[in-house]
Amino acid sequence: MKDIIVEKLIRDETKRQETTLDLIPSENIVSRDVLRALGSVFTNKYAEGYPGARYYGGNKCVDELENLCRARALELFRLSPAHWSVNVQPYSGSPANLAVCLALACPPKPAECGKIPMPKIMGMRLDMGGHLTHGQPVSATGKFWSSVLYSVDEKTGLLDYEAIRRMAKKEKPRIVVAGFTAYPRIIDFKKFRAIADEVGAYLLVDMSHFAGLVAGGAYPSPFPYADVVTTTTHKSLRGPRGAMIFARRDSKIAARNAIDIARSIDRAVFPGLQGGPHMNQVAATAVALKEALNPSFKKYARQIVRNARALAAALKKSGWRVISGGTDTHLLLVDVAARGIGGKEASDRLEAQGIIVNKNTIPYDRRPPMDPSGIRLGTPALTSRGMKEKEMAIIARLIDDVLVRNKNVKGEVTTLCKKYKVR
Ligand code: DSN
Repeated sequence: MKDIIVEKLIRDETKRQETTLDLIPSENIVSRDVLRALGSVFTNKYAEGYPGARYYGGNKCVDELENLCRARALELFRLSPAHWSVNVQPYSGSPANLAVCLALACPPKPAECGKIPMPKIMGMRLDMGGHLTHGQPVSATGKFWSSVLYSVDEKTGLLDYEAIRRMAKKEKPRIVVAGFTAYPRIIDFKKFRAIADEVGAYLLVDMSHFAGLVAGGAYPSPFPYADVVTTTTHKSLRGPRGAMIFARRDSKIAARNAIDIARSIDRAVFPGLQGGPHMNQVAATAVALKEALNPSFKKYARQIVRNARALAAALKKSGWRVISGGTDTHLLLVDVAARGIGGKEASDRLEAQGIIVNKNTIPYDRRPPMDPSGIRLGTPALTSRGMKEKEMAIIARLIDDVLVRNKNVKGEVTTLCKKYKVR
């Protein structure tokens, strides 16, 4: 590369990733083939529109590519094109969720403001494990839409479906969102469906965190219940950064509202929110989907969950409070403040030893988000490196050594990194 500054930064970042243990649950390590597609000439191409209906010439390859990506996405989640459509153009998860809000709960035009009620989004509170784009006040989904946010139960750390039902009945949201960034348990999608049906709402499941687990059969599928499913492609799914939106063609609530969800979502993505899709990203997503269709991906997905369970169990054994008592997924939340350490301090001290985690609020946290009570740990990236339960027990001990005994564990981190290479 002629740009020696960026070349050096790439080298440095490669080394950082190779020599540290990445426990951030939303990160992963993509294959060389995904990187190759991401760095391909598809980045040169503008392709506003959809296959067969673009606003630029020269679409032979991009049309074939986008159709291939869509077909693989449906195949991976065992969906029939007669019942589901998929849009693979969203730049990432936040625009994907915004597109769904725009499509299914379009705010009134200025002349209608005040005359018709603002459609409401109902999602999980960010500090309880939800996502910004599930209606948080600081996000566009909470600024341009009216929103209400549900919590988890204070004692158990689990979703309280009866409380969610009561809130839905009182608030009458247009969209009920199920999905998380920091909830370690299985979501009961059937119960969410029943709640949405009771109030005539759409059920949007944001499976960004657990899409790879669903693909691999290690987490329940939301597809039998949701009207719309969004997902990023770069977390447990192991693809490039990007997102997809799946829309149910035979949604009862859409039929009642006389809308075609698939068409509305396509129009919300383009021209509603985005211009030209990033076709190099679509190419890399197609590659990642093919990799996830390989039978070995099932083993990988199950190992991610086994590893998270092993990590949670080992930390609990050393006296750490794990929120909700464990995990059914790829992630866990540890209450470090219960042992007198702030989340920021814990994250900084672990990083100094080569263990990368992120500070995170825990439900009903009394500390501020920039220095919360918890740390969030996840296993997708370490599982991609080939680590199993035995290594999780070692890592739990290393975390304990750093945070409780203030030990230097850099040597042991290096040994693990050398044995389990990034590639
Ligand atoms: N920032 C992502 C996460 O870490 O969970 C969600 O968008």
